[in-house]
Amino acid sequence: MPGIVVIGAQWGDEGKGKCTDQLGDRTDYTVRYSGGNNAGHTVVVNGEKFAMHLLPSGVLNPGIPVIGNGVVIDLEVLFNEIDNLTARGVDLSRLIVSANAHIITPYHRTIDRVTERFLGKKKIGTTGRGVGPAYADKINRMGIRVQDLLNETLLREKVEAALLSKNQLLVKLYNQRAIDPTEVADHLLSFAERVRPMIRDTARELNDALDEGKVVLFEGAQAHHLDIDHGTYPYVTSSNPTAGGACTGSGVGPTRIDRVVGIAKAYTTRVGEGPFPTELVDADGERLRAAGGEFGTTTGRPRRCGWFDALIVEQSVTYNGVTDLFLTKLDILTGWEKIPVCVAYEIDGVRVEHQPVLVDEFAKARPVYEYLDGWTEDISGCRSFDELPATCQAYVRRLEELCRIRISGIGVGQGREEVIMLH
Ligand code: 2SA
Ligand code: GDP
Ligand code: MG
Repeated sequence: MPGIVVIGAQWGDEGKGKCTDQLGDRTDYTVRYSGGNNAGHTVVVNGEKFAMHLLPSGVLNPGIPVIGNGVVIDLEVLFNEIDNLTARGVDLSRLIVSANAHIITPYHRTIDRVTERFLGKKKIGTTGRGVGPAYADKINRMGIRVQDLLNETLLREKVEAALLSKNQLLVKLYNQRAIDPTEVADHLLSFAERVRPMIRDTARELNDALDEGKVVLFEGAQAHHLDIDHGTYPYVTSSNPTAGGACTGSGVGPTRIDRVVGIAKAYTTRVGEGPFPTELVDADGERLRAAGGEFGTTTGRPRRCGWFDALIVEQSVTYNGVTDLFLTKLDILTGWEKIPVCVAYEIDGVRVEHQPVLVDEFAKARPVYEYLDGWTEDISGCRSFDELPATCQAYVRRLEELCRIRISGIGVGQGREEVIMLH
């Protein structure tokens, strides 16, 4: 029975939060499976704005919110988020957290920031939340897991061991103060009693739920092109936000996934460094940023803006086995006489129809545009495809062709109800 994965098809901030929330009234569980509080997922309900960083966007729906094993958790952020949402009337008593999820400690945050500073012009443009260093420790088999909070002796030993090499690096290379392991362990242990009742074998619970015919929604964070394996490495996040990550990051097999919903903005944005062929570094880019409110949901950083790039979305559709595409923020494109869409790249004078795998080629890619007719009408009130202006319909249909996927939903505003469902 239904396992549904929602993924970002570009470089993030496509509107995954809104989509998850929308599907939420039909779901029994909503699961975060990758990333940490680098994410910023916005949902607007009756004009009230909620921004989730660590909790799944499904918390606003009656289903059970789950933080899966693939997530890295900053405990301070988790409880701040829980307290803030509870104060706003959201019931979080059903939240469950995987015993195997890893913890972002204060030293991971420090290392993230000093490394970025050290890299200077070569920085990644991380969110500075300690996500990369926490995943590095996980892969290096020196991470602290949620279940370690239940064993004080083990936790203290692990923190001490992890800081042995890190303090060398901090003091000798980065000219920082050494971090005291006792302070870190005390800080982490201060959350232990609050986390204890939430800790579960979430993989077992999700598999049982699927056996019973329940609907489980796996909410991706970041996006395909920020994936550690498939993204624009090294300008990526340190996890697998792609659809396969939903399996490894939650403990359900690929046979349990029925649908993969890709979310793509009607134009493109990116926050942080890295190649972006259709980026507009002129007044048009400013206009898109202003119209779309394109500022980081977590850090407030201005997002880089550009035209829709069909090659990057087509790759996401293909590599993730996307079954349905949701096109968001179509309303933001109102008012342009012509709307360029990237249909190919020119690399060293050669036309290329797929995103190249070699990063130096991708860095040189110049967009080949097709210019589609724009529209002037406000489309935010439209609730069916037929109500959209003809040129707007043609824009959607052309993107379907170029990305080789049917578009099943269209976002025409921030609000929960501002959507057109096609299938
Ligand atoms: P990190 O912090 O190690 O994951 O950063 C590595 C790269 O991943 C990008 N990244 C993101 N890109 C878009 N949106 C994200 N979430 C926030 C949002 C971002 C914000 O919703 O707006 O507020 O700045 C997100 N999280 C990570 C990051 O920019 C690096 O390129
Ligand atoms: P996420 O990280 O993919 O969940 O996306 P973010 O929440 O970081 O950024 C998407 C922004 O676009 C949020 O402010 C949403 O409220 C907003 N949004 C989502 N869908 C639409 C839409 O169809 N139209 C408009 N105007 N805004 C939208
Ligand atoms: Mg976001």
